[in-house]
Amino acid sequence: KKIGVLGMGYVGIPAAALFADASQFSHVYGFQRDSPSSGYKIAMLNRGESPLKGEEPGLEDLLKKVVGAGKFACTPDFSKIAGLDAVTLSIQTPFANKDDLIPDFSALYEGIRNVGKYLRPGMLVVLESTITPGTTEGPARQMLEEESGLVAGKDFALAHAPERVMVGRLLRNIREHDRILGGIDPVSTARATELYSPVLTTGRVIPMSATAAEATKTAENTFRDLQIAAANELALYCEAMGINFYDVRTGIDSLKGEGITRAMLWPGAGVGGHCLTKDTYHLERGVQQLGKDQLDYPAGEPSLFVLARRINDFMPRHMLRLTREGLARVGTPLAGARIALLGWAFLANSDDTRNTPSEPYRDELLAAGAHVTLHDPYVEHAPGITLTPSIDETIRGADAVVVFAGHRQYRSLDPRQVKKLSGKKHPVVVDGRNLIDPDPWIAAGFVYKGIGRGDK
Ligand code: SAJ
Repeated sequence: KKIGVLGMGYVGIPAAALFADASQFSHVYGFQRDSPSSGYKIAMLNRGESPLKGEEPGLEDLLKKVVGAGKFACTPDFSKIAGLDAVTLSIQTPFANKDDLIPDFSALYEGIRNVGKYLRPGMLVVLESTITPGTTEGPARQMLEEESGLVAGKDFALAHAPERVMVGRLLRNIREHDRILGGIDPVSTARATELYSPVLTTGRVIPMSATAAEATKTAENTFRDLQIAAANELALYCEAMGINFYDVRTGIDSLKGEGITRAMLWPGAGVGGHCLTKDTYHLERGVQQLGKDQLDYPAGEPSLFVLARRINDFMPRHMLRLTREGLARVGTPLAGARIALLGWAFLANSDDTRNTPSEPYRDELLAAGAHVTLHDPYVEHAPGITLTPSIDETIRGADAVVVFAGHRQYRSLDPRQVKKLSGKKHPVVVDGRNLIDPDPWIAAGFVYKGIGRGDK
């Protein structure tokens, strides 16, 4: 069997390499548009080199192996789709911009039309991209049928196989994660199972309908976002009530002893990344498009999930309030204050900055007339600000030091050293990730503020 993978990104490349390494498949094409921005990937991949940034254990060895064995090749020639048994599409579906919550499906739809143009009877088409529930059965099916003149389910199989891979462990996740496979009909689900089983080691296949598969993927992240929002809201309550959120969380967790589980997550300076910040809106659009007026819901109430998004997006504003309050305690207005911002990545110990909550916080500081210095051990560039390579230089002369990313390096900051660098009698420290123990900092003369720390 011969396979094609459209979209040579952090999902498509490891998937293509694993398909190529399986004995069940004789050849795999990686399809990549020869566009100015991404055409360079074609030559790299055909040399067995990975164009992905960051370490991916085992990926380059695997690419060199399958390229060397002549089992994998990357090409911009979409007509080669015509001779294949199956094609998968892992093309990104970003949101055009943060405000209008309409995803940009243009790249994915272009890929689907390219497949439709060269679709032949008997082929299987699998969508791996994160898509709004209803997309596979709806627009994708229609475009494939329009372009090919074939009938989905009758002439070709069609399924959705959402990916749940984490950068840094792509190959392992594809092999080991259970794989949801949602066909437009049982035959399509069976065909998708045939395609993915050879690359799964401990991962099991979880069959369901295409729309259920789309809903599962978006709901998984929506639910996680909701859990984080619950922790954020409770933390805000604890601050207002003058109590320590982390004591309450420990108390809730202690229920586990009674065989009760409470999966309380962690409050923080905000939620970033490209999954949790958008999958809720995919799910909401799915309900709107498919649910039409079927949805029974408390009249006039906003969706709990969208409210969760709003609470998580509020946290950088709360960090600004904590900063302002801390500075007010020492009579320093925010305007003109020097703020050392620690962390630009959206995730602890990561270089990923997509939708980082540090950005809205930084923007509000500048709008308030504060002076910002930025440090992040994993990030080289940030829009509109130059990172200061040395943490000491970042902190030097600061009125407030604000921890935004949970990078492990920040756990070992020495309050006396930081105070000396700040040169202030009572500098402010704001902990957005519950990273530091307040007492040594307060003992060193800091004004301490922390998410959920109503007791300090
Ligand atoms: N965050 C909190 N509190 C928490 C957990 C996370 O504030 O308790 C914040 C993080 O600081 C970050 C954001 O939420 O800003 C997202 O964190 P994340 O751990 O969810 O990391 P992501 O965005 O990379 O999520 C991915 C997702 N994986 C895929 O979509 C394939 C998600 O489904 C996984 O649950 C998550 O990784 C994971 O568990 O690592």
